[in-house]
Amino acid sequence: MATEHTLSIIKPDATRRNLTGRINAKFEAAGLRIVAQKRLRLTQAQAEAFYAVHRERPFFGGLVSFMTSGPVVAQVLEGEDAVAKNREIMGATDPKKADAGTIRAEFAKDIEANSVHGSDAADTAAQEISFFFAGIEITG
Ligand code: IDP
Ligand code: MG
Repeated sequence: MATEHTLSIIKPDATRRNLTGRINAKFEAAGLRIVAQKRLRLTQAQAEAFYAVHRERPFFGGLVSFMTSGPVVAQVLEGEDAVAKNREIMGATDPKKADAGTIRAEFAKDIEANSVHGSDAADTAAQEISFFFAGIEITG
């Protein structure tokens, strides 16, 4: 299995509750390395662009207003099979369905305010990483 990169976002519900360190500890304990990281506040246009794939979904407006409601921490995670491994560490979108020990089971408030984003495939990971980071900002 190859070393991969994936894009993670610690969402506003988690930054608000000061959970950045506890979430990062889960990535590191599972063997993922945080190779780039920055805290920022998304504008409405940026959040709409990032989640453009969901623009026809009924939850799109709520998702954009949630994602702009406070700071996020965008990060690049590196490791063996990082895209799938991060999805495992995150748990299911709906925290009620997330396995015990996952970030969403432990920290998420509900299906919208679910604490973390993670890319869902290698191609979307590459696109999402370049949305937030220049190559020069990523150090292995
Ligand atoms: P994922 O984050 O697990 O990949 P997606 O289906 O890609 O889940 O949805 C993107 C984000 O949109 C979710 O993480 C969550 O914040 C929000 N979302 C997804 N489904 C719903 C819903 O049914 N109601 C409200 N928000 C939702
Ligand atoms: Mg998704």
